[in-house]
Amino acid sequence: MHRSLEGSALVRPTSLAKDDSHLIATETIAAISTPAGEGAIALVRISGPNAIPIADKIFRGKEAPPEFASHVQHLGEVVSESGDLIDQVMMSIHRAPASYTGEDLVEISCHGGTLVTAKVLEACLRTGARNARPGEFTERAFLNGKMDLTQAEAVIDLIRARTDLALRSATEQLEGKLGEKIASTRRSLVDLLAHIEASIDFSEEGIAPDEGDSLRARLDSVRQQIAALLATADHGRILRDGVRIVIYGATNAGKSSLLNRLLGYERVIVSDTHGTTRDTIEETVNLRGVPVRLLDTAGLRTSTSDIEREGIARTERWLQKADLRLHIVDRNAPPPGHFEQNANGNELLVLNKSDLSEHPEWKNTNALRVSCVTGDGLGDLENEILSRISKQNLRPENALAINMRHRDCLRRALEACDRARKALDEAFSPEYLSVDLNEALEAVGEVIGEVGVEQILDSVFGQFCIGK
Ligand SMILES: Nc1nc2c(ncn2[C@@H]2O[C@H](COP(=O)(O)OP(=O)(O)OP(=O)(O)O)[C@@H](O)[C@H]2O)c(=O)[nH]1
Ligand SMILES: [Mg+2]
Repeated sequence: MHRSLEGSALVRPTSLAKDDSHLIATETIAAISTPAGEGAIALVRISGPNAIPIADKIFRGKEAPPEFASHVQHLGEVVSESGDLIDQVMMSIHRAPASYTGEDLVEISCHGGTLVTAKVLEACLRTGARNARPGEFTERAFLNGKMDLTQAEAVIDLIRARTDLALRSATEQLEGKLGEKIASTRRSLVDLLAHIEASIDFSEEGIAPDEGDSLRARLDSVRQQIAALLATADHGRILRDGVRIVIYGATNAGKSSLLNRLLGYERVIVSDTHGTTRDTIEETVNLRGVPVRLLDTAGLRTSTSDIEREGIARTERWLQKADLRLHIVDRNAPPPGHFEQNANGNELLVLNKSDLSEHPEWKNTNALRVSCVTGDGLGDLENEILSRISKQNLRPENALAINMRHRDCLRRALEACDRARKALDEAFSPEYLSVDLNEALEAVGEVIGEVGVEQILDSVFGQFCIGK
């Protein structure tokens, strides 16, 4: 009962391409690949089996698109069905398989007006293309084996990167560094499994004790590789979403003032009315290279208003999810009723309004003193935030980091490895081991899109913009 244990771990969903013919692109797609709005130029892309004939129907120039050399720009005009000029354009043909999608791909650079681009796209649609779904160009690149799933995901990360490190991480993932690691783990699993399957097929007695030791060591090493990748999940979240810092405290302490100060503009309404902020407000800042998600929250007090109570409940929920909490108090007033100094590593106490006199009860309080009016102490606050982030190991140093989807797959793989380890320790028959290792193999393969592709395609590519 040998399963196919081919070691070519890299990514081509060949089985999928053969068995699930509905997933093979027979349709030609088109989209405007540049953002909406006005610009010097815009790019319209066509990809699929009819891309070149469609280009031929809408293009008028010295040479016809079927005669174009691949990857060379040609000046000409896009015309409507009735032969009217739509725009003067540059067109290039990227012949399969040497294109982004792996299919025949046409790129039309036209003038960047909303109406012009819409008309160029319409000309493509009228001559046989259909509108591309978000991420469909990249999805085709994946299906045609141009990239593995982690590389396709890196395309989104690259587009969304807000800091240098996040950008580097996305670039390295796009180069295939994460895919290579996963592929190597997958190969180790395949070898292990091949060994066990052989022992099922060719041995009556199962695994001999000395053989068991060597299998155990190999299994532990695979487990170690998976665990090391899983440990980068938090860094991945921070690289992609930022460190979550929740600003909280009593009403009127100056929370919204602090958010505005750290952002550098008046984002939130500030007023001396208690309970000004009712809802949680989130903004992202780049704090000296570290992406930070700052959350301003509804001030804590006993309130009779339903809306305010809901706001306070939200504050409490966000506090549970914070990487770092900034507890802001007004040093000009006595400590609020609920005040307690939290000595936790993930909390910073900040005495605001240092331009005003300090209430005597704060005298012995060891805390940062800042003024959101004069800006005094804010540099120190930033330093302290960065130092806390580093201490909690929240400052990603390593660019290789997995995302939440990878984490779920790898967790399943780790659990399956643990079950396999138990089966080995308790000298179960090799069939049990084989079942668990197959599960681990499948879960690891899912990360790069080797198996179970259909279920994950939608969730991965649905996050893209149209035309990518
Ligand atoms: N003198 C002085 N006033 C400040 C300082 N920071 C904030 N304020 C004032 O304090 C009042 C409350 O500020 P906010 O930022 O709205 O306070 P908040 O904590 O967001 O309040 P709620 O949204 O009601 O919970 C405003 O009148 C601010 O101008 C400061 O450093 N010094
Ligand atoms: Mg406020």
